[in-house]
Amino acid sequence: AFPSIAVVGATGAVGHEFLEVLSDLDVPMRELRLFASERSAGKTMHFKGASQVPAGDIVIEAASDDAFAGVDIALFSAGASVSKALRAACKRSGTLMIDNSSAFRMEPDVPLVVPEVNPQDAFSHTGVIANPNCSTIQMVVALAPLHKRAGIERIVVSTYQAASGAGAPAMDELYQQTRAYLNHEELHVQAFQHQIAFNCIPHIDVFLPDGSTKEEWKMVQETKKIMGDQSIRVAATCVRVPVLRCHGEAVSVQFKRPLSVEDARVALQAAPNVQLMDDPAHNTYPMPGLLAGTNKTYVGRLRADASVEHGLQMWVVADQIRKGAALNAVQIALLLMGKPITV
Ligand code: A2P
Ligand code: 11C
Repeated sequence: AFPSIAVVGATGAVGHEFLEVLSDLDVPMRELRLFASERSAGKTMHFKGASQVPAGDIVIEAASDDAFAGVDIALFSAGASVSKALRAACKRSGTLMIDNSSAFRMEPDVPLVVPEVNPQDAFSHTGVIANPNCSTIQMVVALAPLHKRAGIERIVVSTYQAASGAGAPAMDELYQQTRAYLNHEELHVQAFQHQIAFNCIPHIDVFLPDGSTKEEWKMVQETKKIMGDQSIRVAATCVRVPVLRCHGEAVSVQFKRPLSVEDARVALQAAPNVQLMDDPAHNTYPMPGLLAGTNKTYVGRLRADASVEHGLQMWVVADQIRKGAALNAVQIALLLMGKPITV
């Protein structure tokens, strides 16, 4: 029998995307249930439909402690505190929690899964599987096929992260500030520490005692856990840029063994759900502004880094609300159902 699937945080930016992805990938399910806070209970959201669940409006339910009876898989994106509060309720109902928040990612018995990279880890869960941070996901999808061939020694990454990583209101703020700036009006700053229109902010999530940010820390720690290799060294600088959707990442990698640009290209061409977009002669490379709503991880600007031994540089772009959040979580569900994860 097909599973009963629930989306928790259905009304949020990632929640909306869950509904799109469940339909687009035609995920087999016996029913789809939608949960959010008490504020949204009783309202409806439209589902485009899938083979087993017809198109129509679905009534939102409050995500209470006893709401999960009969739910097989719950896709959570309602923030870390909601995930923490409802973990025991899911466990009691035998509901598998696939959690998009940062609440449980580093717990030893919680697998941190990117289906293209460490699918085997998903099967050793004890009730919770964590979805990594968006900026980590797209980087490891692009790097795993190269790691397999030449072994990664060190990664230096700079991110160019879209406003929507901070939620739907942050996206609205970029629109509003841009309009206000062009009209010479005062800018209203709320979603970020500074204006985001016509600016770049080298500050995502909170600062840590060592001077890095939590977003940078996540890229370091999550990469090691997903790749199953604590020896990989990572240096990250995470920057918010005035882009609506899709994160970009400039990645410099030093390998343990030689890896030619040509061999890297062949490996990336064969990698699942990776799309090479790399033809400088025709000005072809991935760009965040043009890739919103896509499912693949795009790689371009592939070249040798002669400043270190066995070095390569590349530019990686993915839709962080899709591959970085909703899509990755849905792929984890498909993996457990024995279905293909190809997009
Ligand atoms: P609601 O719209 O009812 O507040 P985002 O990260 O885009 O801000 O979305 C947050 C999501 O988490 C929303 O769907 C929101 O629902 C949901 N949410 C917030 N608080 C709770 C809660 N206590 N229980 C369940 N869902 C919650
Ligand atoms: C951003 N990466 O772009 C963040 C959003 O740990 O899941 C997701 C934070 C997380 O702002």
